[in-house]
Amino acid sequence: MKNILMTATLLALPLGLTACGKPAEAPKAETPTDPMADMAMPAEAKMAKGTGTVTAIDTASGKITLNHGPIAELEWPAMKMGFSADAAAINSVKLGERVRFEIEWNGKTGRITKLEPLEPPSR
Ligand SMILES: [Cu+2]
Repeated sequence: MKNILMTATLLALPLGLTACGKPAEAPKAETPTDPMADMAMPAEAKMAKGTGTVTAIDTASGKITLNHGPIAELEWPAMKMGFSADAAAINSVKLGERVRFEIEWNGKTGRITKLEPLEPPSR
């Protein structure tokens, strides 16, 4: 009985310390909106291209979500993420379709500059 209580206490202790440690690290990211940030690092848009699958389309807000493969230009691994895109680009593809795309990445967000189905349309 005593042993069980001791074990429970020992197990609980590290968990408690971990929980306390997290808030203490918070101040690191205290200034997310530093006005100097944009000046120090002018937004130089990078162009990149890749392929992926359309996982979500939001025509109203001009967004498209792609499950894309690795993108060498940006040193990105494969991931799922959203991009802004104009209506013409969004309307040129379908949900679940494999696509080829080009984006302009400003360091924070990506904008689709070219989007087309990977496979030619069947006829
Ligand atoms: Cu990505």
